[in-house]
Amino acid sequence: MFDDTRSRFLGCLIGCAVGDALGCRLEGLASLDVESVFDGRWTDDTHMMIGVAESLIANKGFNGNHMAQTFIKNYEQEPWRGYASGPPKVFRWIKSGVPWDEAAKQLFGGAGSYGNGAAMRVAPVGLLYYDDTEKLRFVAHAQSMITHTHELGTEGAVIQAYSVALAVKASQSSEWDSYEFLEKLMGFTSNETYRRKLKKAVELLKEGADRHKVVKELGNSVEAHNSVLTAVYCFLRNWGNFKDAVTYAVNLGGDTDTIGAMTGAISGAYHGVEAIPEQWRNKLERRAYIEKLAEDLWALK
Ligand code: AR6
Ligand code: MG
Repeated sequence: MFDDTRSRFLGCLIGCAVGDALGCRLEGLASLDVESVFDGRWTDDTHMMIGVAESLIANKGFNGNHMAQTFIKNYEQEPWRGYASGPPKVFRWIKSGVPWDEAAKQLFGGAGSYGNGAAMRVAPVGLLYYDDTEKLRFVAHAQSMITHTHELGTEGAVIQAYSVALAVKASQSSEWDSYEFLEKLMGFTSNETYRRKLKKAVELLKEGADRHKVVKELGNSVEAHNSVLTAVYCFLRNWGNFKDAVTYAVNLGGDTDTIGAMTGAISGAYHGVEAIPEQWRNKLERRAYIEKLAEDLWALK
C-alpha cells in the first residue's frame, strides 16, 4: 500500500501555519471573505510550533532545557509575533537561572497558566508519537510545563496532540467517523472539564448546532479548555474538507488565530498537504522551512 504519512506530516504543520495566518487576519472581523484577507503571515502559534519541531528534531526526541532555550532564542529574534504575557515572563525567569521545569509555576500568582499556548504549538509531538500514545502523553505534557503548568493548560496540549495523532490514524482507516473520534478522546482523558465538553461536542454534532451555540457550549477564547475542543469540533464538523474546517474555525470569532491553527493542524494531518489550497500554501511565510521541519520529523519515524 502507498504510505502517504509523509503528506500527513506536511499537511499538519503547513495546516497549522495556514490556520494561524488566516485566523490572525480575521480576528475581530467576523468576515466570510477568507480568500481576499489571507496574506500568509503567521503569529506566535506557528513560531512556537516551529520551536517544538526544531528541538524534537535536534534531540531526536524531547529535551526540556533545549526546547526552552529554543523558544527563548526564537522569541528574542522576533518578539513581535503576538506573544501573550505569560511566555515572555517565563523566558526572562529561565534566563535569570530558574530551571526550565520550575519557572512557569510562578505565573498567575502560582496557579500556572491555562492559556492555550501549550496546545497551539504541540502538533509536532502529535506527529512524532502518533503511534505511541503513552509517549505522546508524556512529551505533550512535558513540553507544556515549560510555559503552562496549570492542569487545564497541560491537558489541553495533551488532547490537541492526541487529536493530531488520531487524525493521522483516521486517515489510514476508512471506518472512522466523528463520533468514534470523540469516543477515543473520551477514553483518553480523565479530566472532568474536558470530558464535559466532549459530551457537549457529541450533542452539538448530532443536532447540527449553529455557530452561536457552538461558541456558547465549547468556547472560543484564549483558555485551553475554551478552545482546544472547539478546534476538534471544527475539524469533525467539516471532516471532508480542509478549507471548510479552517474557514468555519476562524468564523467562530474570539481567539481566531489559535483556533484556526489547532483546527488546521488536525485537518491537515487528516487530509495531507495536497488538500490545502495552493494559493494559501504559495503565500505562506517560510513555507519551505516549515515543510523541511515536517520532512525531518517524518524521517525520525
Ligand atoms: N488565571 C487567570 N488567567 C489566566 C490563567 C490563570 N491561571 N492562565 C491563563 N490565563 P498566557 P498563552 C489567561 O499568557 O497561553 C497569543 O495571542 C490570561 O488572560 O500564558 O501562550 C496566541 O495566539 C492570559 O493572558 O499565554 C494565543 O491566542 C491568557 O490566558 C494566546 O496568545 C493567555 O495565557 C496564547 O497565550
Ligand atoms: Mg497568535
